[in-house]
Amino acid sequence: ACTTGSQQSEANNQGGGEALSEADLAGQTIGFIPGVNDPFYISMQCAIEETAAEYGMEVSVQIPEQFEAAVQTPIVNSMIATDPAALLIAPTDGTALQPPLKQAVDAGIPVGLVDTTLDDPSLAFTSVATDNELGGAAAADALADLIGGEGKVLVIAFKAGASTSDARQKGFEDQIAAHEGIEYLGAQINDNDPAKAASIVQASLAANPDLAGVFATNLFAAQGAATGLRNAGAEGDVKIVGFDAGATQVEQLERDDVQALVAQKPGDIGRQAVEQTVAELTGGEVTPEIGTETVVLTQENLSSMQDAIYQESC
Ligand code: T6T
Repeated sequence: ACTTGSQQSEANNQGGGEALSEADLAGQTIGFIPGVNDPFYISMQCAIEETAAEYGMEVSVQIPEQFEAAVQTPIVNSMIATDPAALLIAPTDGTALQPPLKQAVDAGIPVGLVDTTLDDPSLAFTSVATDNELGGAAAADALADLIGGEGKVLVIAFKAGASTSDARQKGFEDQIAAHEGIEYLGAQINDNDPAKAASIVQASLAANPDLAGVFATNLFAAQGAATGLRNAGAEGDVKIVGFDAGATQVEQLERDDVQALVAQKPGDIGRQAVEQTVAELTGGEVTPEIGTETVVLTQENLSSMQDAIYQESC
């Protein structure tokens, strides 16, 4: 059993440090770099802090002001300089964040990916995320249902190059193709800006007055899409399926500005990422890839699904 333990620790401990005992974890710091400041990542952060505290560990959080690789990269560099025991990060771009995270690993800091992933995630000891393609497919079926299987639909992709945006779009596109009565108008990018999502929806509606539905791939895309429809006086006529379940989105669902929300489980992602970090640091068995669930919120099930709504603070 002893030999297995040390073999595991060598194999898993990619940062190259000595495996710690569980007691040694107390006082160690996990760095956490989310994509941006939003209720999804706040909920994840709360779970990370809570789980880390169970091991006596600290969490050092640095939050990019925008969901942008150019903003996140210097944060990674400054986090490396503080030499945390491990780093958990949601890379905002699968390509651009590869080199800075390789530097973290080269500096002996094990890296775990949460939510988004990298083009080559093999540098990370674990990747914990929603199955975003499946979530996109669920959104396609929900939207098809809402529009009675007929009409024009649009995708608002929140950020090209962010793995979650790309995967939700792909899952939606693959699945919507199976609905013969639906005409897919393609995807437009809102750069994580709700105002841009609103203007995309208003312009699409002007060009296609018979627009039937919108799939908005994250919290800010969905919030903005709903605002855009309301500005155009088309709320409720054009159906919206959004991803995520922040308080504003849930209010929009209650008002019928949005008809369905694909809610992720950011708390599960955060908790499991810390459990994997503990395994990594103590030479335990690490799971390289963990998928977490989504649930679809509608006006009908909302009252029984209050736990699925994201936190605005811990
Ligand atoms: O949808 C989440 C997250 O999964 C995505 O990667 C970025 O946007 C959110 O944080 C919502 O704003």
